[in-house]
Amino acid sequence: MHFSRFFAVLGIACAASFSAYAQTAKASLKDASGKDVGTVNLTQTPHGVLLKLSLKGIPAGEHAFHVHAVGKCEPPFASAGGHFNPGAKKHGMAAADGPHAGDMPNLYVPASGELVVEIANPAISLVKGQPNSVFDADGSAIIVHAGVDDYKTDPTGNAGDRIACAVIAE
Ligand SMILES: [Cu+2]
Repeated sequence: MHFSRFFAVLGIACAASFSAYAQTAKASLKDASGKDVGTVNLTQTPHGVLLKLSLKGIPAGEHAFHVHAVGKCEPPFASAGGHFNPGAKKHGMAAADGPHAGDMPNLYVPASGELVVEIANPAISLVKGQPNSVFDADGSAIIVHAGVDDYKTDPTGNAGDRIACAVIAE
C-alpha cells in the first residue's frame, strides 16, 4: 500500500532507484508433522528475486522446489494450490510455452539433510501491485516435493508429494 502510493507520485524516477524499493521477505519451511525444516530468505533485485534457501532434516536426494499460488500451508499442503503462474504458462523450463513463474531448478540434498543454496528467480516479484508479485490477494508459498521435477509434465512436473511448505511473509 505504502509503496504503490510512493510509485504513483514519483513514477519512473523512483523505479530507476533500486535502493528506494529493495524489499525482503521470509518463509519458514515446516514438514507435514510441523517440524521446522528450514528457511528461505527472499530479496528483491532489479532482475527478480534472489532466494537463499537453508534446509535441514530433508531426506537426501533430488527434490522439486517451487513457488505455489496460495500462501496457506495445511498438511498435506494441497492448500498451497498449484504452481504460481500469473502468466498462464505451461509447466517447466523444457516446455516451449513455459515455464510457470514459480518453477525453479531441482534441489540436491546430501546425506546430511542440510543444504544452503541461492537461487535467482527472474519471473517473480516481491513488489505489491506487480502482476507477478507473490504478495497477491491470496499470498504465495514455497514447496519442497518428495520427488524430482521432470521440467515438462504439465502442470506439476510429476514431482510427487509435498514434503515441506512455507508461507512467504513480509
Ligand atoms: Cu511444487
